[in-house]
Amino acid sequence: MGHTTAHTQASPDAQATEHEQQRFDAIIAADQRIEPRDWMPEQYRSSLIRQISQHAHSEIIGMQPEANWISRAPSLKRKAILIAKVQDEAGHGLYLYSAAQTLGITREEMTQKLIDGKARYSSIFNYHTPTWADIGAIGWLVDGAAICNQVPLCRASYGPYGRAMVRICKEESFHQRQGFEILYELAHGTAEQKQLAQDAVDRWYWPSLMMFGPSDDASPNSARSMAWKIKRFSNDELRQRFVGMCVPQFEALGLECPDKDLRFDEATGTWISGPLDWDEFRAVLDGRGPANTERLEHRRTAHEDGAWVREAAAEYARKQRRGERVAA
Ligand code: FAQ
Repeated sequence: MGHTTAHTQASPDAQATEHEQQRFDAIIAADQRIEPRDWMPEQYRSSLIRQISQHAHSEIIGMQPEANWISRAPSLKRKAILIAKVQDEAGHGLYLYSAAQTLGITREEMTQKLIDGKARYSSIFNYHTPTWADIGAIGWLVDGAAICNQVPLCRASYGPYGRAMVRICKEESFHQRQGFEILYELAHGTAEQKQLAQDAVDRWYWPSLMMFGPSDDASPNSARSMAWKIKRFSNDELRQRFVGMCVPQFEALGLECPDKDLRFDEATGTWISGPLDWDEFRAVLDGRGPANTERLEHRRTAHEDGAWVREAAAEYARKQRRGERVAA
C-alpha cells in the first residue's frame, strides 16, 4: 500500500480491516484456530451461526423420535441405555448452542427461530419410529452417518465448534454401537424379529444418506465452508464414505442393503450408490415430511410448558446476584 497517494489511501478503518483479514487468512492457511475474540469476516461468522445452530436444533428435535420409545423399550437395560442416549443428545444441543453463542447470537434468538419454524434442523428427524427396530436403525444408521459427517468437524477452524465436536463424537460412537447391537439381536432372533429389523433399515437407509446434504453440484455453502476449513470434505465425499462403511456392517448384521443399484467401482476402490430421491429431500426441507408438523408442535409445547422453569431459574439467579437468601 506504500505507493497509494493521499487521494486513494484507504481509511484507517479499512486498513485495520485489511490487516485483520490477512491475519485471519494466515490462521486458516496454517490450519490453526479462530477463537471468539479474534476478528473474523462477517460471512464466516454468519455461516458458522447458521451451521452450528442448525446442528444444535437437530440434536434437540432429534430427541423426539427416540424419546417416543423410552417407556416401551423391551427391558430395563434397554430403557436405561435409551434414556442415557436421549440425555446425551440434549447435552450435545447445549454444547452447540453455547458454541454458537460465542459468535454473538443468544440462545433465546435461536430457540425463537426454531419454534417459529424459521430455522432448519436435520431432515432425518422428520420420520416416524413405528417399531422398536427403528431405534436400532437410528443408532446404527443415523448416528453412524452423524459420526462420519462430524469426525472431520472436530478439525473445524472455529475453536469452540471443533472442541464441542470432539466430545460429541465420542458419545455418538456409543450411540452407534448400541443401535448396531439392537439390530444384531433382532436380526439373529426369530424370522419375525429379523423382518422388523429389515423393514426399519429399509425405512432409514435412504433418509440417512440425505443427512449429508444435497449433492455437491447443488450445495451452495460447501465451497466457501471448505475454503474456510469449517467443512473438510464435500457432502458427496462423506456420503460415499458412509456407504462404504455400511457394506461390511450389512453383512455382519445379515440384513440386505435397500440400494439395489449399489456397486463397487474397481477403478476408484469405492462403493457407488444408486440415485437418491431428491424430491423427497426437498419436500422434507420444505416442511412436508412425514413428521415435520408434529416435531415442531411438540417442541413449541415443550417450550411453553417450560416457561415457569426459566422464570424460576432467572429469579433465583437475580436473588443470588443481589445476595438475598434463597430458600433451599
Ligand atoms: N437436513 O449448501 P449445503 C445429529 C440445508 S446429526 C436439513 O450443502 P452445508 C445427531 C443446509 O442447511 C444431524 N437441511 O449446506 C443425532 C442449507 O440450508 P441453508 C445434524 C439440510 O451447511 C443422531 C441447504 O440445505 N448434523 O443430530 C440438510 O454446507 C441421532 C444447502 O445445503 C449436522 O448438522 C439436511 N440433511 O452442508 C441426534 C452436522 N442438508 O442453511 C439425535 C453439521 C443440507 O443455506 C439422534 N452440519 N441442508 O438455509 C453440516 O455438516 C452441514 O451443515 C450439512 C449441510 C452437511 C448438514
